[in-house]
Amino acid sequence: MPHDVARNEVKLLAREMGFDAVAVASAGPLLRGDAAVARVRQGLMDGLPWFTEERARRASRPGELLPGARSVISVAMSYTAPAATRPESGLRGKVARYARGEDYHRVMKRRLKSLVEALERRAGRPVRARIFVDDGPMLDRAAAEAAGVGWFGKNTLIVTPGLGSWVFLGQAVTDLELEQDTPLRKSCGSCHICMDRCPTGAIVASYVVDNRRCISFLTIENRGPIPVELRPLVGDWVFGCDICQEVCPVNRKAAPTREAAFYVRNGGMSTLDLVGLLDMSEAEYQERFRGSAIKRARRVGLQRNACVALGNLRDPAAVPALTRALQHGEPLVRGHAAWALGRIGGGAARRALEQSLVREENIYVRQEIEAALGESAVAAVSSGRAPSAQRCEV
Ligand code: B12
Repeated sequence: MPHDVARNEVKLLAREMGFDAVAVASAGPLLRGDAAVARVRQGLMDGLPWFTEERARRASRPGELLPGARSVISVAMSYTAPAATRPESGLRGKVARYARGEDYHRVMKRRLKSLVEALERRAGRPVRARIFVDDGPMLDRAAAEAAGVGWFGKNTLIVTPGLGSWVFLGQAVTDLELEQDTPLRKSCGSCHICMDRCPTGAIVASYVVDNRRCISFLTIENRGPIPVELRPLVGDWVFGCDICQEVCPVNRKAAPTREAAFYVRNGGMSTLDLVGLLDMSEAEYQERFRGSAIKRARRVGLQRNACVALGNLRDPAAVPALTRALQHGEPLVRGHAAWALGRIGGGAARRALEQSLVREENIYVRQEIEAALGESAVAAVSSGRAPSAQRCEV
């Protein structure tokens, strides 16, 4: 069958649109479909109720997502950029690199749409297409692997030649007849540093991430409490996590992005002021994170994360803000503020916990406060300070 557009032309156009890598796969079933279904069955995607077995099955069959689908144009865009140059003072939490600039969904979708329109002009006929960037039923990584955009790293991320895994992925499923590329013959070899260095042990085997342990899940998608045993391991990440990418030897040689939209936004987003976050109103939050992927965590989620990061930084300067957070409207934030005060310890933290126990009515928060008072006694003893007051019984 003749090709609608030459493959080289597709690649040239995609590069003109700002994509760093582009390759074409067939619209046939993806190689990794069964693995995705198995992950869901094994409970490894628990915590993401929308990621069902049925979704995984559909996502691995691009041909069924569009009537007459013939090809998948798979693209990647690099996002890694130098950290903010402005000195960032105060108690700060780290933001994963992918969320430091403009929201990539918007940037990439606009461009994929323009790419399809340009291809339509070249093909000289209407083109049917469905665009996916991190949304809808599509296994972005399995499609990128099939097209040869990159290879699967053991941390399950797609690693591309030259840009490492610091890339966003997107696909256009189209009814265009295009010459296809083949998967790359590359792998991580014997390296498993990403598995060894994940603080929560979330990469439970090569190519297997346990969603429930991944700091990215815990700080972004998770709407409930962060499990107590994992909180100390989250460190000072306040949104997402990059550890399994930062330690990857291939990534160390990756070139920075040429896309200005992914550079750190005005006001500095490579880290966030944790005390500022705790005190932020909904209106301020909407304003500050407009057009940023950080909005995904929601204000309450970010405030919960800020408490955990402050608890891990263990700086007594955070005690007044955490004390205010004990009066937050959301039990989730109050509970994590209590945990953080327990970790920091000291007389002021202890007094704040005791006072809040007197008025707190929410059972979950009360449990957090009681546990924190136990913790705070330990913190006081281990730092040589005596607990300031007797435990308040209610
Ligand atoms: C849900 C999701 C998450 C969840 C769950 C992660 C997970 N285990 O899937 C959470 C919130 C934790 C998450 C975190 C992150 N995510 Co995410 N996420 C997604 C999303 C929406 C779906 C992923 C998915 O389909 N999972 C299904 C499971 C079953 O996939 P899997 O466990 O990886 O299984 C595959 C492989 O293991 C492989 N496989 C299985 N067996 C074998 C055997 C061999 C030999 C080989 C080679 C491969 C292989 O095949 C399986 C099926 O594809 C995609 C976008 C999309 N629509 O695809 C983005 C996506 C994967 N995320 C992305 C990013 C950037 C991240 C973070 C880096 C963000 C951050 N800095 O905090 C972290 C990285 C964490 C990690 N190491 O995975 C990018 C990844 C880009 C890239 N270069 O690969 C994507 C593709 C979004 C995008 N369009 O750019 N994410």
